[in-house]
Amino acid sequence: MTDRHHELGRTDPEIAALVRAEELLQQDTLRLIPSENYVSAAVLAATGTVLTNKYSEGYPGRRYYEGQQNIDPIEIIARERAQALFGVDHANVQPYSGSPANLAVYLAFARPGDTVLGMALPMGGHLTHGWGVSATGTWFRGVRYGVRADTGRTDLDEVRDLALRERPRIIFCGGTAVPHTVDFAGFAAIAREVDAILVADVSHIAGLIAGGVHPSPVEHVDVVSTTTHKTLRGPRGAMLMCRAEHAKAIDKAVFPGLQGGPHNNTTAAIAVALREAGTDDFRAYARQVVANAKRLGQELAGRGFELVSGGTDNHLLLVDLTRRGVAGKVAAKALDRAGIVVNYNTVPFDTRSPFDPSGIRIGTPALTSRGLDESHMPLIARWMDRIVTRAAVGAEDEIEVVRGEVREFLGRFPAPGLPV
Ligand code: DSN
Repeated sequence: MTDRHHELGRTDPEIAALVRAEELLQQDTLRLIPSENYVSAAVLAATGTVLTNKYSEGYPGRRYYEGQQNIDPIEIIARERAQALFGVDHANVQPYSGSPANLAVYLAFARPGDTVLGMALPMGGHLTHGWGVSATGTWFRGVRYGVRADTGRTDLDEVRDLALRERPRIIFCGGTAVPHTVDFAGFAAIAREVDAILVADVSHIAGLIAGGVHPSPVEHVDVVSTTTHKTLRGPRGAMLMCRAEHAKAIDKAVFPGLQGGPHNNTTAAIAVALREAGTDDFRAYARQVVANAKRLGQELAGRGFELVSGGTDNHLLLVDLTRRGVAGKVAAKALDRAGIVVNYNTVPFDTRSPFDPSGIRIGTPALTSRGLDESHMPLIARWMDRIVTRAAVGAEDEIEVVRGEVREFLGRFPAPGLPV
């Protein structure tokens, strides 16, 4: 037990016990949620520092508070590492997370009532790409593209037709359940034609881009928006990156437009994560994430699971369970009890509700951080098959058996950042 664990236990045993329980859960479950990961012990250490004690409204050299002798260099280092890693002119590392980052983009480039074109949420987009229940779909006029029923992929001809008809001020590409490569150049040609600001939301794939296994949007788009805690394996936070011409507008929108003081402990942890992401080890990690996802997809398909768009080019798989005769939520809950954590998810053209959809979404970033490789994917597919097959007939007999096997197996793969 670390000193900090000890101190937490002394002050607040109730919260300490729940944190400890979460550590155990993260150690002995197979975490397949594609937006989750394990940060390194170094990132975790930076997150839990005295930097959380500071207020630093403004930007390095232009703060509204004194006492920034150490904070300014930390933020400058974080910015410079992001610029170098992604090859951008400018990076703002202050957004609290992905949704505020995207909202800052609206504030920078649009006015309420302007039109935004983004991927529909049930097709794989994100709430903040103009979906109705989000502020971005309430204060702005959201129009949506989707994917083709026959390919599961976005049809850029359809996007172009929509853009020409609706004349959006902002176009978002990227999403949260997109298992294939985004054609940034294709989107850029459309955005140029209608004079729209093009934003690539690469939250899910930022680590794959940094690791060189997904094309970069940088030369094609106006703004790159990303969270820092998914494949990038940093703390919960976000960044906005852009060409020099947009730097002022982006910075002004984040602060003072939308936020107050940056979370300096997060900024430091982002800097650490960006340093880690520039290493050969990280590039090998990114390659392995994709190799694992492809292999897991093949194994699942071989067991009769239907993969939206036929497979994956990246870290995630969207699985339509309709033909397996079980709803996504039922399957996800059974898998969770067996120690395999996924999220239920709509599939394109889902006939069921978003609260009880037809699919599940799975991904390989977290398990790859523990050192699992392709050779382990058949076992995972076999476990999933056993649980889903039994869940389809309302049987629970395999759950405890698989739970034990998962726990025993993962004992050989300590998770980064967790106490052994
Ligand atoms: N909640 C994130 C995800 O799971 O993809 C997106 O914001």
